[in-house]
Amino acid sequence: MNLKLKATEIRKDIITLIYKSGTGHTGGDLSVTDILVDLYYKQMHVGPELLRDPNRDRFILSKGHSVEALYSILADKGYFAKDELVKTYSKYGSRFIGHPNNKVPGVEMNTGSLGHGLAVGVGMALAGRMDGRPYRVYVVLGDGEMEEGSNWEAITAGGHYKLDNLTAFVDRNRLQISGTTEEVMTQEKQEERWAAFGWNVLSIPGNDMDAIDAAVEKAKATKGKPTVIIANTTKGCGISYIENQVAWHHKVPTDAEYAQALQELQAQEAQYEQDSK
Ligand SMILES: Cc1ncc(C[n+]2csc(CCOP(=O)(O)OP(=O)(O)O)c2C)c(N)n1
Repeated sequence: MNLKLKATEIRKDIITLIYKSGTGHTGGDLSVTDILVDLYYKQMHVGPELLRDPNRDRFILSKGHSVEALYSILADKGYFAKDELVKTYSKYGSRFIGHPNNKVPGVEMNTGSLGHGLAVGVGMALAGRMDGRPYRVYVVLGDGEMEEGSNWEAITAGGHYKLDNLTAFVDRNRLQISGTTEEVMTQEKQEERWAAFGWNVLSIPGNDMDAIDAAVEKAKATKGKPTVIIANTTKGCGISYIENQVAWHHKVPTDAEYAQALQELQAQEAQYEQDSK
């Protein structure tokens, strides 16, 4: 599969979902899309037919506000109908509330309150080892989310138990809800911090599909330590007027903005199709 093309298709689904439902965390969805596409379409042993398979890989979107990206992928993979998602997302009575909810097939953990996903991921990884299961656990965190102290307890435990079946991503887009991460609470030395807690640390361009995939392969081959992939991303990646704009943390496109977004993404698709010939 052409993963770059798939990521562009998913970005179209995300912006359409947000436009039609009138709500969404646009910037954070677009920054994390490439990571999710590599995991769901290449790396993870998951799928709607494996929902009850005890050996399925486990995925936790700890930065749960990026749910529009996760749900667009789960719909595309056939966990549920895209039509139901688009028509009911964030509406009263819908199972598709504005953050991941484990009543939705494919969602392993309710998230949205930041700072809880990694601790649960550590528990899942430890349980997998104790049960002799081959599954791997992937947790995606935001860089603003790293301000939550609970993450550092989970990082301590992950290092202590040498959980080499656990991989964390930090979506390092340098923006959070109200400004840059550096203005709100400094995030410099992210790499050194994780390393000090006994983690294998990889730092990559986080919207580069080949770099993401190579990093996941390295994480799988690393023994005796969990791995964190610091993914240096662009918030809003793929749509010019959303990129690096703090105001687009939670914002809905106008009719004209939506049309422009589709135009830009279609141009990228045409380019990827051309490149693959
Ligand atoms: C415990 C908690 N506090 C506050 C919020 C509100 N909130 C939602 S998203 C967000 C910013 C998160 O920033 P970051 O983790 O960098 O996410 P990204 O920029 O990638 O979207 C905040 C503060 C929350 N969801 N949970």
